[in-house]
Amino acid sequence: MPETMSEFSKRVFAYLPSDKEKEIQVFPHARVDGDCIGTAVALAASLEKLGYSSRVILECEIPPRLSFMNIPGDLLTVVSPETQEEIFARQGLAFAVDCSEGSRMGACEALFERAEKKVVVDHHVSSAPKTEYAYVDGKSASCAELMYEILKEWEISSGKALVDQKTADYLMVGIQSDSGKFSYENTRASSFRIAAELMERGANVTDNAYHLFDETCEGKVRLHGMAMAAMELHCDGKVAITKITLDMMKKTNAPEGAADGIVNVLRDIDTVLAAFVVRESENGELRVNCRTKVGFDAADFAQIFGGGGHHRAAGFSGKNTDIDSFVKKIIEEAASYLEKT
Ligand SMILES: [Mn+2]
Repeated sequence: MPETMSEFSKRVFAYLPSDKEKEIQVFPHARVDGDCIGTAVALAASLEKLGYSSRVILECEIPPRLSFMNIPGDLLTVVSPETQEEIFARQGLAFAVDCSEGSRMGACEALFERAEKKVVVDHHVSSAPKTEYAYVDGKSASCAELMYEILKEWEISSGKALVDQKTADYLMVGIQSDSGKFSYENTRASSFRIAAELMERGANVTDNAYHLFDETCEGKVRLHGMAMAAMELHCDGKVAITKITLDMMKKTNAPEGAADGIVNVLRDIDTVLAAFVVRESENGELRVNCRTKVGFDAADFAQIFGGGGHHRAAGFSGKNTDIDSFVKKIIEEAASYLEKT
């Protein structure tokens, strides 16, 4: 019989270091997202309420797009080569969330791997934790949902209220992020049940959704406008393609990452099976993002150009060619790919 979440939570509770001077260090994955950060901070804040000293260990500062979460700075520690040993000396337990191996933690890898006591809570199918204190549920839409179940158990074990309004909000950010506002295929009935309980505890949904999915800036909107205007449709409307030049980035004053999302809009056109955004980069390379619908395998197609990815989302790049020739080449290959399939 696999261990239930309740049993696991109790086992971990008993495993927490008896020396409360030692720090419980929480490790999210590198290139943090709303789920790993929301889960990590909810855990660290709860451990503090239980009388432990706890910090979320990061390889770099929280990115500006997640600054709306207003995470108290004293719950976070950014690792540097100079401070690494001091941080390790304080470590009483290493708790990985939304990932299970040091290799996913960037610059924090060694701090986690060297830990004597390790706990893992993750929802990635490929997860391969090397500790008997691990709970992995690949069917959970977010890691935040698993953490909420754990914290509820700990509320019973400790008799303390742990999930206050702030913590409920951190967890809600995690669920909203990873379930795509409760719309991705991973969304389960239990995601809604947990979200309902978090709302009852004061979590916000509207502001989170705005900051996570809708908030934009002038440069990004102008860049999207230019890219949409430059869009071409080919193969009876089945292929949509557009380009983003360095000149466009400059003219619109668009920030890094501003091109994200354009390819999804193109793919969502009713006639389109495959959408491509071809982007110039500073080093002269051309980067292509591809999104597709059933009937056009993105990973398969990307392989033609030496790239790869998933069935519906893939990427590849081009070197030693100008952007217009590369766009032409992609259209030709897409046309022959459609003929073959
Ligand atoms: Mn996640």
